[in-house]
Amino acid sequence: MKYNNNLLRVLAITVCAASLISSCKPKNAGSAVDAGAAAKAYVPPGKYDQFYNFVSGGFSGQMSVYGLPSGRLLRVIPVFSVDPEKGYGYSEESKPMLNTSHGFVPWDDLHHTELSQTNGEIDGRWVFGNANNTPRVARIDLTTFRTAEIIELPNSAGNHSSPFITENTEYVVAGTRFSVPPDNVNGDVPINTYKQNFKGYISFISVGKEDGKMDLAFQIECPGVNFDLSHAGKGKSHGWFFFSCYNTEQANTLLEVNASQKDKDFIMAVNWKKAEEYLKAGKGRKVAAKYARNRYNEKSHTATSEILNEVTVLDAKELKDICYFMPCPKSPHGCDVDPTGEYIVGSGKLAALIPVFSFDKMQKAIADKAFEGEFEGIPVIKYDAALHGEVKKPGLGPLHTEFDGKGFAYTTFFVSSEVVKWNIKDLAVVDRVPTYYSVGHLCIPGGDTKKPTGQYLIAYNKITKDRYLPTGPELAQSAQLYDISGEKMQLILDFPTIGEPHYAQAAPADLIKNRSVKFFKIDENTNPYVAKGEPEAKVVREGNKVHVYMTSIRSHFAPDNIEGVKLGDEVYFHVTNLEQDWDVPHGFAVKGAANAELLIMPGETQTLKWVPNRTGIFPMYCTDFCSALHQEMQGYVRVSPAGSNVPLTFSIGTNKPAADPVPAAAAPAK
Ligand code: RUQ
Ligand code: CUA
Repeated sequence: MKYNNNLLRVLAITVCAASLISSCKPKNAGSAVDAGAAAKAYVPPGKYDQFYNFVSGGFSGQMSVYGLPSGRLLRVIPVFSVDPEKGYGYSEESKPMLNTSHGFVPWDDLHHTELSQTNGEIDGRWVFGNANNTPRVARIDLTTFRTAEIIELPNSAGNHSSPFITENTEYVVAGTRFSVPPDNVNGDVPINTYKQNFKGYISFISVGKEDGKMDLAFQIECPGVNFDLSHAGKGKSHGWFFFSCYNTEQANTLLEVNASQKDKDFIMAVNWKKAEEYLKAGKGRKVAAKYARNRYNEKSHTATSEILNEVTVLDAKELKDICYFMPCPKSPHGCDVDPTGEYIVGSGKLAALIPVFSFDKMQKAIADKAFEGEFEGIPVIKYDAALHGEVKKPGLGPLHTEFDGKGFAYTTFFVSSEVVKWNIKDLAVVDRVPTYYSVGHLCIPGGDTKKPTGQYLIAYNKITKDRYLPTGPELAQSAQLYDISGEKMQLILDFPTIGEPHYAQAAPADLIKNRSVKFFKIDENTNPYVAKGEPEAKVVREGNKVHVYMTSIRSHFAPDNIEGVKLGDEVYFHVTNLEQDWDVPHGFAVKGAANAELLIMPGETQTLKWVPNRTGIFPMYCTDFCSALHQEMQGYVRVSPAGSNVPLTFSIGTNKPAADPVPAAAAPAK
């Protein structure tokens, strides 16, 4: 009997959830952009864009960079996924970047981008990204647009509430989506012991003021729930962090039903300044953990990976005044803080309203102990005690909110496919525009900082059905650009994105473009296999390892004829690009290599490993069209049988065609 009732309830909820999850098409779907509006996104050929837009690549594991307002794709930065275009994850130098405690991991799922800040404003130094699957945080250096560092997070799984940042980049913070048994206990427990055994960890990664280097400063152990998103406090709320939590039901199966039971889940407020005090007072406990930290050195052009073994953990249950829960309807996703730091917006995916909390009221509620009880040992503040108010009937399926710095908030609605503009003070809805379709995140340049620019808004859509020419079963996701400088939002441009865009941020181009590195100085190259000029080019045998110290310059490699390689050898082509000029990369590829090409920037050395599996002549060539004689930029490697006595030789320009007849390659090689 009980079973039947439950089944009916499950079915009813499933049906209702299914209708919520599939999106509705806006009524005025086909509406086009008129020429006047489109002109606003027009950047004439040869002119620069006003903003760099850093867009997460979702399941591509990469981050793409667009110019705004044109929507031009400027670059794809490989972060958590190998990228054959750039040799990232394929060259010997870059492979350690993708090392983890699980070994080499060639892929991940990057959801959120976050630009570094100084005084609560974007400073244009670094952009951070999260790996969702094998929990990691990456730092990308915006002088080179390359991944400079990746740190793994222990005690975590599904690093979704990440990487959000404090107003002086003191910390990059990461909350685990999946709670799991911590790494230092036996995790071999029944899955349905979630309530007893599963914990949620919040990681605080410190960032070096000058060099940006990341360290796992501490973690806070919290009750087992799903942490979804977060944002730091700012201004008056600097020192606090806010996390949306769902699955406070602590379900371990069929979450679409079982984690949608309660009317309210939580936003967790974390007093990280207090946590720092406890840390100083020695209240943290050191626990064993195993996690990788990988750094790329721009002088040696080489990454190194180290495995770290310990992390300091603070217990939120014991240290009562670092974490507080605020009830938040219903399965909150986005958790966003307005530019003043006073208002905290929780977007409940299944809620018919948007709650806006007041930091001042929350502080008062804590001081007055206006609690409605505890959840797993953490005080729960009374909903009304911390609430500033609710935005009524805003739309269906709210996900994320950003701010324009003029007193308005903009929230995306996945189910009703729209962006809704509302007044932060009186909570009145003042405008709404359709998106095409099912918008997830949005970005206003500076929209989560103290100083939003308030000129453009970009919506990142999950579904583009009928917006682009069909390309088979899979269609590109899209970004849509709106002018929000006036009272009404106006759509001015659509552009496709790479992978699924989740969060994105944008920075004024002026903060970044003048600091962009144009090439690496060859004199400063400390790669152990560098050849700083053609006279240093050589081939050296060490047992079965053959090291080719090779140079490239328009339009030849040195050496370009190599003989004496034998089956069973491992050949390492260490290619140094000798150019000292902007925009002159050379590439390198050799036939049969089970590897990607190399793309070597001026002044840089990169290494391709090749293990030939047959005898013969193997051409190699430059893969990047570098000069009028690019097609001449080639060479040959001769591979002989294992026992052969062909001596190891290398040359360029001297080994001309023989004048006398030479033995033809008559007999098939063994
Ligand atoms: S998510 S579409 Cu940030 Cu991964 Cu909200
Ligand atoms: Cu070098 Cu083409």
